[in-house]
Amino acid sequence: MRTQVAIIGSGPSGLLLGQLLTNAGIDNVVIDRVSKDYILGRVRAGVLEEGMVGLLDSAGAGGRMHAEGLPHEGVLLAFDGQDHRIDLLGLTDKRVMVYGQTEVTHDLMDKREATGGVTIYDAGNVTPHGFAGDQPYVTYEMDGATHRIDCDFIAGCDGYHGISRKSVPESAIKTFEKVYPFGWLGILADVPPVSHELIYANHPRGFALCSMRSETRSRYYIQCALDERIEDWSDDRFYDELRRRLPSAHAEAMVTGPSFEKSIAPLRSFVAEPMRFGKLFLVGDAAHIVPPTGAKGLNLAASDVHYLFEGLQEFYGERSTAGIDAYSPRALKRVWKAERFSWSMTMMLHRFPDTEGFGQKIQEAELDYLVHSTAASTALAENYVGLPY
Ligand code: FAS
Ligand code: PHB
Repeated sequence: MRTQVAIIGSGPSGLLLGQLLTNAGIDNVVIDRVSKDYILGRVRAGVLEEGMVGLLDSAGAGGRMHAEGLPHEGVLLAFDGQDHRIDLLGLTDKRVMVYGQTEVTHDLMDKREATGGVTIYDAGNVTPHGFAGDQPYVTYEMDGATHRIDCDFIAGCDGYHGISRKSVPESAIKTFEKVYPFGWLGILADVPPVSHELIYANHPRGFALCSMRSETRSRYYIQCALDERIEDWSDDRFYDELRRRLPSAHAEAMVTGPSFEKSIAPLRSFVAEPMRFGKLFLVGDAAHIVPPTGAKGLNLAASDVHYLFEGLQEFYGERSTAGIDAYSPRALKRVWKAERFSWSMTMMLHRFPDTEGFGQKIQEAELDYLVHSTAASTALAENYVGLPY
């Protein structure tokens, strides 16, 4: 088989890039090691920046998002028993869209099928080859045979644990990492959200986040120790702990109900530099990870896709390599600003086991300054709604 762009990974990065390329008449194939249902069974992000919304519209996959998504104009910070609203729209003239990553992925899969895109699921031992030269190709195993896809470029959209970044010689890549000493225990439940806007709570017992997927489906998280086990957390125990971390008005108003998803996610900051190796480009989580406190993970994947798509469109349209040559430095500038924001939100809102009295007082002063300074609130708001591409 031959294509112009071979895309490893059928998550949001790979599907969004694939659809933009297809719409521009650039041939591409998406390969994933798991099934479509497995991908759709993963519960992840929930907040989309306007840039991501625009890209889904450009891909022709934004219809259901506009019909079912929830545009949000503000977000709440809760500490010392009180809520403090950050007026995103008033401070930035922008909103965010609350719409689950699972739905984004579903919409992109449907669009790809409707436009005849080739996607190979359950592919074994997917491996990128020859990307340092002029004849890159990808191999994979299926039905007892090894298959080969010759291409012009390979987009490594295969996430943090994928093969693409691991296929780059160690001498050619530099990584930066910070692992946080806690995780997020999250549940999904078909109960009305406790608040119509997201609540990020800083409490002596730990961080909590009240989010949602719709007006009837809630997504709740609490900070937990890394050695916590899901089987030790009944729904009742989870809700009791969540309510203890929220202002009393929210705790008393919370509607609880059986969870149908419960998981613990570790938190890390990670960046691999550069994001391009000859004919191989790293995109999204394959190149970087942020703690979800800033709701940036999925949105950074979108801006990577934007930069790479522009570069590939320029290459195939004008035979210019300027765009693809600029991909890595251009993407990394935005990546590092999102890494900074996600790190700062995580440091400000979580309780750290080793925080001495001084560290705690600094955190309290930062929160107090933030909610009483228009300049500080604006800085948070413009990062939360998404910095320009
Ligand atoms: P993905 O990881 O989504 O997709 C990669 C795809 O590549 C997968 O389908 C995988 O099967 C495939 N793949 C991997 N290795 C392969 C191989 N060797 N061969 C072929 N295919 C391969 N972000 C937020 O903004 N908010 C959140 O709350 C949030 N929560 C998260 C919770 C968890 C547990 C995780 C892991 C991430 C979370 N994220 C969150 C970040 C997440 O949303 C990512 O940013 C987003 O999935 C990035 O999309 P992709 O880059 O497409 O990577
Ligand atoms: C979510 O709804 O899953 C979500 C929302 C905001 C975040 C992280 C996760 O910062």
